[in-house]
Amino acid sequence: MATSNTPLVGIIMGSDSDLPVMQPAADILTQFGIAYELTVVSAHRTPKRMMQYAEQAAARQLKVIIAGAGGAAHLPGMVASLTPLPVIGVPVKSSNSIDGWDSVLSILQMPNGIPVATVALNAAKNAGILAASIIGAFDAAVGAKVAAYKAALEEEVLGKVDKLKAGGQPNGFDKS
Ligand code: RP5
Repeated sequence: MATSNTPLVGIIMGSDSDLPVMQPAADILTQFGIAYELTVVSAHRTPKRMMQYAEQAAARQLKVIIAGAGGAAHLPGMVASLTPLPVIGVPVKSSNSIDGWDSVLSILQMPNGIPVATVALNAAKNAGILAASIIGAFDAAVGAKVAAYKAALEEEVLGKVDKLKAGGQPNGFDKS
């Protein structure tokens, strides 16, 4: 039986060197009040751990997995092949990346049947928001928090529109 402290999102990464990039996923989940767990699972260096993690995730009540990796980034796709849970992939520009495209394409170009929801390079915050959106589709309280977050973004941008206008920038669109 899941409690409010039972992690709903599993954040995994290929190395602790990915943590500075992946931390924003944890931070935004905290902001939404969603319990998460965070650990290192390497597809290449700990393949048996990766298999165990992915195969046990659903039974442990996780609802979404966020997987970040750099370079030859096989972790998200391999985990997705081993679990029925949605997997969000975060391409990480790391020490063994050429320019980041290697990680992006490794995670993005999945074969038919095994999707990974891939966010932009280093975009762990968006991975956290997407995980919250998935959970929010079934949990009204979380869904309301995601909606409020997006409404706040809209307010912020409209404030910038007003500021530009007040600063004298020509704007025929926002007449009033
Ligand atoms: C990948 O190799 C990890 O996800 C990390 O981005 C990269 C480098 O790992 P370290 O050599 O820093 O442990 O598997």
